[in-house]
Amino acid sequence: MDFKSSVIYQIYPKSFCDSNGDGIGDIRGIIQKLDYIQSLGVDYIWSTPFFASPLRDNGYDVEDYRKIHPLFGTMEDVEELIEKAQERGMGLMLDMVFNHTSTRHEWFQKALAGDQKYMDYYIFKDGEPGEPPTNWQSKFGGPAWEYVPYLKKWYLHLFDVSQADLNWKNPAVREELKNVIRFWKEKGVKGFRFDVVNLISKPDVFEDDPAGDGRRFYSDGPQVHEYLKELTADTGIGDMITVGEMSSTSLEHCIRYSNPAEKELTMCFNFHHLKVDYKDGNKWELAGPDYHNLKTLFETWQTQMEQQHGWNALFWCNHDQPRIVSRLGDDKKYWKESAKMLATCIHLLRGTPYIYQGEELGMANAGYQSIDEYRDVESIHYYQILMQSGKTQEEALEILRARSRDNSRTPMQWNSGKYAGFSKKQPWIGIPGNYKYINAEAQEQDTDSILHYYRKLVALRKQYRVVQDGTVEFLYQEQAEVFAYRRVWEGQELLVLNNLSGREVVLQEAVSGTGYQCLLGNYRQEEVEGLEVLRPYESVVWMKM
Ligand code: TEU
Ligand code: CA
Repeated sequence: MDFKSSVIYQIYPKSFCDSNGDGIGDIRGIIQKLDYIQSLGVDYIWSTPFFASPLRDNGYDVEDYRKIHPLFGTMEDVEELIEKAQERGMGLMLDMVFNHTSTRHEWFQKALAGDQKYMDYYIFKDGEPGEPPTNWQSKFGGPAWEYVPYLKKWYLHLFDVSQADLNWKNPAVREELKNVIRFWKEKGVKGFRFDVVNLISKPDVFEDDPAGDGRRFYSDGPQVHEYLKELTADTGIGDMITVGEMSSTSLEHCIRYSNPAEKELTMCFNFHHLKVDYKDGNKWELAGPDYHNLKTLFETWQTQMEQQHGWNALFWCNHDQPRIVSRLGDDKKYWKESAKMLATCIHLLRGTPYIYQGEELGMANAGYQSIDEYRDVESIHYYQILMQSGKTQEEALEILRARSRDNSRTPMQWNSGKYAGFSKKQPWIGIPGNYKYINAEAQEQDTDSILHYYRKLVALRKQYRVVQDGTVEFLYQEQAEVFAYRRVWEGQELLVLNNLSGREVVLQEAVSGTGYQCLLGNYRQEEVEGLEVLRPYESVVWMKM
């Protein structure tokens, strides 16, 4: 495993490829597309959950960690996927949702039946109806506690009411989860992504949050590092690729999670850079992007991680985020330029880049016009909350069009044929009309496409040690829209200049092209004497050796 030279491709199976024509993507669909994935040059495939589940949260509500949901396929299909990916030099990473289980999980069902052993697997608190133990709020909206009248107890759910939080204080719970890892390791899985893993350690005392939703008490909680060290050591995954999804985390904690000396995880996802277009930190209030904040965040995380030996996961997109080209780019006039520019920004930084299915095609937000088109539990819940807070239907829909998780869950656009080549049947979620021109087949033909550009970026990481190991220095501090950095490793120097904005930008200090070779660009691909102006969303990648 070499995490420094690796690139990871993320798949949301429900929306990737439907092999049996029921309108839902499945594991055999992934197998069919392995050559395509390999053609990107990636090393690992991370699939979001396909385990047995009532699918209230599309599989993040796990009912059995060792069974495959029949909609997605069978255990034999997964084994074949592991094998065929391996034949193509790619490892499969699975998504371990260990902060909570579905309330349909056998453990929770036994707890509900009053079995003390299993009640201790979860976080139950005695109480009266109408008086939850704390005022904490669920991340999907509404209270984080649910009352079970006949037990006279409340249980904690930081997410949907059907996702009950596990009690990691209980060593029996930790053993159960280690066995899940061992099970998948034996099947030949090569890495793991751990869902909201910095939320697993809850405080000793549960108290009201006077000024927030409670996250201050359980994010990066008291025993989280201890638990991760134990999990990694006891399952022997220390030399596999592991990534923790960290919710409302801090740089200090992420350095500890990812510093190899700590033996916790290979790297972390954090979301600070994906909140620069939230108004006062609120996802459900629209605001334009704050480029200054964006640049400062990247600079701080990159330089601190480098100095203190942490490792970043580099990403713009996943199954919870709106599409980056619609969000920070321009999905109309400068669609191609801005998609390439955004990719350039992160792929040449210090860390491990992730490509989320369709990102490599510049897939855009869903553009749904009616609430009936949404499928996501969070979107549907927040639509109601927004309407109750006094927004009009049109205002609420406008917010969902920008912020809904369904923006990233539309079917993968394979070709311009019926249902975008995703399925033979009406898919479970609507396809944006732009699949006629945004699709894999069209971009395969066009050597100037976003798809080909991503392949080049991935290849650069493999080709040059400076991309893997170089130091990072951010440039043009005063110019917020210029996302530029220099990377140095032994005799190699890489210069990356990006214009985040849709306007021409005059560089405060011109760059001389002398001695530089042009490696890549979304406007010019040839050597120039110097550079004073960046065109709208322009990217320039230069190298000196
Ligand atoms: O997401 C964790 C999380 O807190 C956010 O990504 C959240 O979905 C959203 O941003 C809230 O506004 C992880 C999974 O990636 C997500 O799909 C699951 O729904 C969630 O955990 C619960 O398992
Ligand atoms: Ca199917």
